[in-house]
Amino acid sequence: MVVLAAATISGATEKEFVWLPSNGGNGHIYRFVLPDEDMNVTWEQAKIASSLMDRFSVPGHLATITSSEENDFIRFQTAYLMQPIIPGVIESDKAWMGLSDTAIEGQYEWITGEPFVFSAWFDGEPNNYGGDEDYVTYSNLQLANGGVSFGWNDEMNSVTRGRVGYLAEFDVFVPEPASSLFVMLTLLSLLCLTRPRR
Ligand SMILES: [Ca+2]
Ligand SMILES: [Ca+2]
Ligand SMILES: [Ca+2]
Repeated sequence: MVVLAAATISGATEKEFVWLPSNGGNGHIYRFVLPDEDMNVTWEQAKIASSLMDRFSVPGHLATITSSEENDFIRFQTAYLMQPIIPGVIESDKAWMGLSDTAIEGQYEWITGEPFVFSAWFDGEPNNYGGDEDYVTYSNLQLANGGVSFGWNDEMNSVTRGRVGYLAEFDVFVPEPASSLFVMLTLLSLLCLTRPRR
């Protein structure tokens, strides 16, 4: 299972991005992975694949979307990569996030233990369809008026409609590019100053 999950990382649509503090963010790194349809991952496989990656020695986890700001940012960064399953059909490709109600039905918990206070469910969700939906994806829905909605849905561990990928999050802190440059220039100038003169 681990091998399969790791194998899906290659040859997939992938995008890595940072939610910079200057953009109202937490400094975390995110990695969006959308495999080809025949390599779809289950939630459990996506959970393992996320934890096997690390950035700055910090292991990843399936993303936790704990505010409307984080939800909007992830939508902006990844929604355009998820295409309608069939043109004209309302569902799009999907991505797993780190949210489930496996412990107690209807009681959703983030994989990191962060408080579950924000949600962005599609209308009518979560519906625990068939009595067996305990894992959460985000995706796009095409609306009758031609618009596109972005939201969450509870699904079974294995989903077969369209492409199914995941979003990993790394709880590191990436500072501002400008301040990084400032630190680098300061270090360089110190090196120049301390270098013995001939
Ligand atoms: Ca998060
Ligand atoms: Ca459920
Ligand atoms: Ca559902």
